[in-house]
Amino acid sequence: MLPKPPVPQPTTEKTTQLAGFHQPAENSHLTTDQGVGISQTENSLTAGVRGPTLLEDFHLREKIMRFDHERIPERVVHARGAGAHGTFQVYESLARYTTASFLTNPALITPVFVRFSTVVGSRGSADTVRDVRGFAAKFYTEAGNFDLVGNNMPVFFIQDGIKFPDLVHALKPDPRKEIPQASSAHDRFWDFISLMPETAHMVMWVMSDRGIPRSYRMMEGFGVHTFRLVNAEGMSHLVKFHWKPLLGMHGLAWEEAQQLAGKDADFHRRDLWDAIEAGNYPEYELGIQVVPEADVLKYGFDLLDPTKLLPEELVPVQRIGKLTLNSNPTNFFAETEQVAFCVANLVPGIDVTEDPLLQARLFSYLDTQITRLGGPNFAELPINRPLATVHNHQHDGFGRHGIPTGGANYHPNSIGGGFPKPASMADSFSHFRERINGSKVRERSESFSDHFSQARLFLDSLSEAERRHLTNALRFELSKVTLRPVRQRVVDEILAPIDYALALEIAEAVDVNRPDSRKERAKRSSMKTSPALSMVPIRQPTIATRRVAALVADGFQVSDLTAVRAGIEAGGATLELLAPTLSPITGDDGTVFTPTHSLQTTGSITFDAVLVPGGQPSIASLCLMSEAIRFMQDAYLHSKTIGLGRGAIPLFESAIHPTLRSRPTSMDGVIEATLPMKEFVANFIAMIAQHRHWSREA
Ligand code: HDE
Repeated sequence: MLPKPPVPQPTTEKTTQLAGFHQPAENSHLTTDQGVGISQTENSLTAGVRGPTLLEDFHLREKIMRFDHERIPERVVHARGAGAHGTFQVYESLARYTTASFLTNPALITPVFVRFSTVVGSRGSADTVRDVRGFAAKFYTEAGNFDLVGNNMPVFFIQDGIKFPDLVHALKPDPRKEIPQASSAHDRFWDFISLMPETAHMVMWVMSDRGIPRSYRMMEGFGVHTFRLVNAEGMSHLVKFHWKPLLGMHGLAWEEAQQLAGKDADFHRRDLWDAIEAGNYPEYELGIQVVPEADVLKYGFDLLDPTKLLPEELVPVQRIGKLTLNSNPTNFFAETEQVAFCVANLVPGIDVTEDPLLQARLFSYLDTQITRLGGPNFAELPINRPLATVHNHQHDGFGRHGIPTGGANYHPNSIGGGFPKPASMADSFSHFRERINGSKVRERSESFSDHFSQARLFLDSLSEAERRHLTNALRFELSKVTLRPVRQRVVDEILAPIDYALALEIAEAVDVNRPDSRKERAKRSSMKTSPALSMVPIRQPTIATRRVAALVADGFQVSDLTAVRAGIEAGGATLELLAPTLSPITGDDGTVFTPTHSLQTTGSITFDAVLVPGGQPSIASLCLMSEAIRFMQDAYLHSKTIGLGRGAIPLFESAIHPTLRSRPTSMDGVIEATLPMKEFVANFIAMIAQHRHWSREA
């Protein structure tokens, strides 16, 4: 791993070029799109106050026309997203691998725009559905735009882009009735999966806790494909890109994710926005796994196969630089919606490989914008415009923004002085000079044929709780599949070849025949587990940016709150007061507090942990409130840390059934203030840092 030099503070300034339109000046007045002043926009122009509207009302017609055309087609996949501006800075020069200046000059601060997304849902769908998350980054480098259009999972469902339309058609809602929204738990998706064994590995990832992240700020990102880094000597290395979140990785509980989809469909979008507004800038380190060209088949699989990952234990991830998201978009549509990522946006020093999924993407992203952004000039939109100067002979088309000067719009020319001239080799992109020799075929390489070993490796690398969650996710999804033969085929053709025990468990849960035990086909490699695949070891012992609720009513013990608040805030988390109503409440020492939320409008699902300060009158009132009882039950069932101040135990006991409380692990992550306060606070904080206490579920 490269040593990390001190990282300069990120700037909070957005480049003005990216910021787009500004707030109108204070003395500005209302005009038409032509700049003609408008004195009122309350009433249409009519013949008499109660008469018909006149066609001559150009202000009304323009206003309605603009409104009628406000929508553009949503993205065919990844329609729902949230974006943020930031900066990237490399720790030390990677000139030994690449000529890309943003990776070789540690003094350079490169502006970046990132868009996170779900894949399957429409633009208005919920954030917390089970799905892959997109993690797309546009680097506005001095040598042109570089887009790293990745996901939060390192592999993909299919090996060849020609299957992408089939995959997406199967995943999206039924074309007859547009049901279900933003869900893979249906017949058509699993029908496709059951017939496509190459999807086995990715299915394991989507069913894992990675499919329901706690926050965009707490998930990894991956370039998925193998790319190339090319240095000044023209020498290429194969590379896998990673994003490592500095807050660690955390998932939601499945029930919580489902509740959130109804109660706060904007959960992830809001979390990202609020964190940036609060100055809690999300940070990720860019990582690379570098492999010599000659080692493309060295690891027992083909590095060109996007359904395979390169275990970090075999080739460690070098953390090479840091991305800091430090500014929210100024306008959602102009930036987050109009941003056009493209896998073919490469800069000198970074190149693609022959991964057949990647090759199809090189075309698709450019093509899709023609429909989505209404023509070929989308690169001129402020959010897509490179910081590097653009000179070429492309011209005209819908939505041209720039006004080209001069008449020499062709090359070669003499009347324009021959400009723009071809760039020098040093300043231009050169495709890696790879020697290709082959016959035209429509065939899958034999080196892509093992679909199950890495799925097995993933499964075997999970913690007990993670495996339980994955099994439960499969039970949930397949229980929603109405066609028994499809359920049977998933068990027989996908699960049994990966892990017979898993297949058996699911077969019983979804009422299909036991699979044939000879079906297990996953090769056991010398590597039994890859610890980096589990989310557990990657957790950071921090509570930074977590949200802790304090349930209080009149007469609560103020000293409990004060002691915990100091510790929580020192750790970078927030403590928010939840009371029966929004009216002020009075603590046991007479201090008056204004609650942050009313218990009637919020629930445990939007918090990471709960504190119940003591105080007999407060606890007695909360015990009578169904919202407070429900809050405690959710916090308990979703394995969150629960801190009980002095005398607060009756609320816990009213909420949690004695049979739940009597299990050996039932009090994991539940802490009472029977200890001296200092110890209680320290232990409470340490428990929140663990994120969840999944052992309680067992
Ligand atoms: Fe995409 N994908 N994709 N994809 N993808 C799009 O581009 C496509 C794939 C990913 O926030 C579309 O502008 C094909 C893998 C992200 O704007 C479209 C194939 C990975 C985003 C498209 C793939 C991704 C997209 C839809 C198989 C992870 C959202 C709108 C050959 C490495 C970017 C658009 C954003 C978006 C095509 C497979 C990630 C249609 C044909 C693998 C993060 O062009």
